[in-house]
Amino acid sequence: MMSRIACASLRNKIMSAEDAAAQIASGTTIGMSGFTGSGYPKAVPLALARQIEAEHAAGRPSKVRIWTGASTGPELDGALAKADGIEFRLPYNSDPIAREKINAGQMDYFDMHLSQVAPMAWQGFLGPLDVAVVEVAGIREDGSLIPSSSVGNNKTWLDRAERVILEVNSWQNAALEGMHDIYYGTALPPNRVPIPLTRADQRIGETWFRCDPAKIVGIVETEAPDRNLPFSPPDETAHAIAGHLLEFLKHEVAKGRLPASLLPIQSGVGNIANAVLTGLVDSPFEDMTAYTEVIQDGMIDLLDAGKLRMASATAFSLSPEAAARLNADMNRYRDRMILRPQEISNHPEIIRRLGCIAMNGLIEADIYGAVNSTHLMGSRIQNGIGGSGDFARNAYISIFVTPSTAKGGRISAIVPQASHVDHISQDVQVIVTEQGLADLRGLSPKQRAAVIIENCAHPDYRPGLADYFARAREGSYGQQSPTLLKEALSWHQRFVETGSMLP
Ligand code: 0RQ
Repeated sequence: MMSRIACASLRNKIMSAEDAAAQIASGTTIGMSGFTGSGYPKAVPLALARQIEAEHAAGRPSKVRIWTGASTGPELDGALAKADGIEFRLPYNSDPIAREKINAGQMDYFDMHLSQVAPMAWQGFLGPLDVAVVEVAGIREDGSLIPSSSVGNNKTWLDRAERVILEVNSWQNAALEGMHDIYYGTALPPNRVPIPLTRADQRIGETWFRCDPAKIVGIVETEAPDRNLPFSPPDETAHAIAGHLLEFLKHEVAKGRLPASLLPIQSGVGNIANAVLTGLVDSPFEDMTAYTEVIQDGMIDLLDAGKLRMASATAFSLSPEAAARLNADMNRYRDRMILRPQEISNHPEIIRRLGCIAMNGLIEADIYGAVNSTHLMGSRIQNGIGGSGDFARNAYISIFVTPSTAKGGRISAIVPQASHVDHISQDVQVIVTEQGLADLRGLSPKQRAAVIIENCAHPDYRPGLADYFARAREGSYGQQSPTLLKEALSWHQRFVETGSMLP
């Protein structure tokens, strides 16, 4: 393995993952790199999990507090959760073992807005940060750090942590150098100034991280791939959703409400969001840009098809096949992609200025268009709000996409009342299912309900929703957003009791 550590004075800090992990005691708060399965440390967390397991075996309690960019990989969240080693974690998690521990009440979790993590850390709202464990693609001669496949909150962790452990991963493509844009101009109120970013393809920072060498207490060399999970291939439902959305976007262009190259697109995590991107390959839109949080397979397809001019994000979230494609041709892709800190990729000021078209997945929407992105049956976390709130609130058009049912038709994604609300109806302008599209802009709650039930609900559930709405219009306490309080969550209760929302 060729060393990626060009800074001679730092080479004496190279050590094993075990020795690095030994510097992390129980009770430590750790800022880990990593965002949607890319750029997370792969050796130190595993060694830490083994260390915690050994402590537990010896009858000593041992847990740490973890801050990340967003979801990581099995070697981090998975291994530490399995070892019962995480006391508290923020923000977005999608690891199945961590999810299980959270839902069993054995792990505290705060799924905060991704744009707010770094500012809140700086504001001191989250408490002190003891150690940063950050994966990089290399260390330059002057000691500055070459970011890897995600940027996330790394700049903030490196600046805020008392001590720094680096993982230098030579699996990461050396040609990543130059792709990143690390902006050091953020400040706290009252000294905050506008962020000088007015186009998605603009660079406003440096291509590396600064790091005080005196804080570095360990460097571990690795050569391990990112998580890179495959996406499900788009099925009929995904194609239908993409089709409705494309018709809508074409209509908006025809009406003069969107330019022919659209506005910068944001696409959320998950299979459906990825399928929508793939659908754009066959669209008439040219010269598109993306100002988003993650670059998924669909974005690479759009770049390859010549439809997308450039993509700005904070991380990759790719299948193994797409990661191989990217790595084989990184020199070419590098000039058409920019990875930024998540406080910039998800910054409300910039999303509003650029006028992003936000497209995110959902768990359920109610007949008034309030959206639940996170909780099953009001209480069980699926993943987290991630960046969906940053984009939905501030987008030019905020679109949510979902199949009309889940779990083989036993759950309706359109319900009388959302069992948990992440996005209030004011932040939800368009809902798309395979059944159709509800354009909710400018509609009152009662008008919204009629369109959502008619256009988006599955035929198995449409009569039940129409019946509920009609009776609510008779028997509700008020008539602005008619609700039958005793019945509003009865579909969820029925699912919990019988395994189906169907009567
Ligand atoms: O679970 O895999 O166990 O079957 O949720 O659902 O239909 O494959 O959809 O992959 O697009 O994910 C909202 C979860 C959708 C995602 C969500 C179950 C379903 C399945 C996945 P199984 P699908 P997707 C910025 C944007 C929040 C964060 C966000 C998400 C699994 O989009 O996490 O938007 N969003 N970030 O069965 C019970 C329901 C359900 C349900 C779906 N109503 N009831 N289960 N599921 N609906 C990017 C970042 O923030 C990083």
